[in-house]
Amino acid sequence: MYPPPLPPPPPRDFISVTLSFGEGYDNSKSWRRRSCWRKWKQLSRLQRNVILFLVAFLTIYGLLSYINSANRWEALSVKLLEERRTGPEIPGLKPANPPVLPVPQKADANPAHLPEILSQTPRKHLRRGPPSLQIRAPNKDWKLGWQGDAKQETGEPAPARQEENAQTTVISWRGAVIEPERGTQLPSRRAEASTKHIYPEARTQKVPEFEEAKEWVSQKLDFEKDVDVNLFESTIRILGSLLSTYHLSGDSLFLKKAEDLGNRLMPAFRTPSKIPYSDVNIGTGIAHPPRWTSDSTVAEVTSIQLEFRELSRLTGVKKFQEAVQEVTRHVHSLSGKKDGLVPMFISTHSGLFTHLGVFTLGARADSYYEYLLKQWIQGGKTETQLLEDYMEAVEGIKKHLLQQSQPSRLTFVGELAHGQFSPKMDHLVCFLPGTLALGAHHGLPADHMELAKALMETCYQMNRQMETGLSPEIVHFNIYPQGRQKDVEVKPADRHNLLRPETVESLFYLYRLTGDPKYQDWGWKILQSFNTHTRIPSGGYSSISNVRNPRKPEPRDKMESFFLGETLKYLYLLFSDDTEYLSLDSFVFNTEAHPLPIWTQA
Ligand code: DMJ
Repeated sequence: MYPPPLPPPPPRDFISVTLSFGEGYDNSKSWRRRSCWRKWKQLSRLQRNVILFLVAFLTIYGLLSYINSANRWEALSVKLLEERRTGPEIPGLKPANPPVLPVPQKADANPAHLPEILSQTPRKHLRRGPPSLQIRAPNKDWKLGWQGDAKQETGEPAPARQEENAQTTVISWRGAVIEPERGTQLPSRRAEASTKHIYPEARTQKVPEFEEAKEWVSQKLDFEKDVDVNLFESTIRILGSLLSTYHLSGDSLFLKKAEDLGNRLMPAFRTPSKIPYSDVNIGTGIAHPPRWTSDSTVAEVTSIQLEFRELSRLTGVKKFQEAVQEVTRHVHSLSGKKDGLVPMFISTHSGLFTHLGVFTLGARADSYYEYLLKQWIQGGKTETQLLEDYMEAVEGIKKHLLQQSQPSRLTFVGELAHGQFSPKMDHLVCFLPGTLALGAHHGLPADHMELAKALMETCYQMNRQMETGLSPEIVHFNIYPQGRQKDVEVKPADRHNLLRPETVESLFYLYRLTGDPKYQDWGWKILQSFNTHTRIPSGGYSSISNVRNPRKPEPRDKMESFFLGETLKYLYLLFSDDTEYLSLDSFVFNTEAHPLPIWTQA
């Protein structure tokens, strides 16, 4: 028996049959190209899009990996070279070298020689709105302790820089006459000893919450971690708070932790230009820029100075201060500014500004201006270059960025891009009224205070004119006197509120320095709005996505640490009538609201 005949095999050349359209196969290059093209055309749109996406993704990924590994390799080589030269850094408290900066002393409480200040003295008044808070300075006697202690510090040799500074007696800047502090003195011992009498009561009182937090810092806060951190954020939030807590508690635990962290952040400064990278691994010591650029943000590299300078002053280790002062010096001399206004980016390779021609007081530039003034105050008003840069910038703001909205004529700070004015203002800019008021308090022209008041009103309106009573992240002002337009417009993408502090921060300064109770009332309204729209019943607060919809503000389940560190702290201070509590003549608040002492006023 023969098996039945097999069915004929299925045709295998169906692709060429179905795609041939009558053209002959000749295996030539042009035929193969045409054939591939036809196969491509045969694919569905989705298939083609997926393939295109994959090709684009792999190309970009390959390019980025290449750039990233080149950067890391460069950073590693610089670190190795550096270590070969100087030996590795040893974390931990260093022996007390002669401190490089003056010991903090109670600032001159008598502002008689600063005429502008007199008009800023808070008035006594009956407070409306907010409830009474029992906030008092830990012990009024602390001032004596500080001054008495400072007297023991006299007679020490001052380093050259301090001597230079002491020569300057009067700084005059377009009508402002500012008498700097004189006779900067150096401590003969470590700063820990020199500050031990600042807050005698606070240092002996045992507050359970503080003891618990201290225990956590002592046992759990460990920086020996293989993790990338942002230099700026770690400095203003963690280093700033450790230094501040050291001053307020007198416990050296916090200074030791601060120095450990400071040492771990230092590799960020090992760049060709000495402009620090944005990120550093605090475990491996390898620093790098963000993945997409070798640039750093101008506000970030110029807003770490208060903290690093203070760390040097306290430990006597100069490298912290030297690293950040080098950045200040460098940025001071750079071209690309416009009447004191700075661009937003700076190259860590060349040290030059990049993305020239765009100027804002908002994100990426904001705290550059804040730290010019605050460093000048921190150093006892002796570093004239900082003051000059600040004063020039305020003039630049007035000339290029200041306009009034319609119809209510709110004064606001816009942006400039290649000569084109944009009426866009970030909520971040609302730090400015407070900074201007602080400058006026420290002797700068009275019109700074007038501008501060006008901008404060605007920032308040950015909150009040929203349906939730809370400001969006960004607003656009109407500048055309037409129709029934409102002053403040908000784009859908900008409707979120991240619980930011800037408005209430400025309200604190304005209230402290003018005594006008309306600022407390405004702050109280904002606090009520936070409570109504951002408070979570089970505990805590949350950023929201839509400040225009009180029925559905869309909580994001995220509370930034600056809500506790800044927003609530400034509200707390705003509602206190004790102007001696963390006095603005004795302390300067870093950009994360951590108070650091003003060094000296003789
Ligand atoms: C804070 O972390 C700092 O004030 C920083 O300078 C910019 N603003 C945020 C909070 O909004």
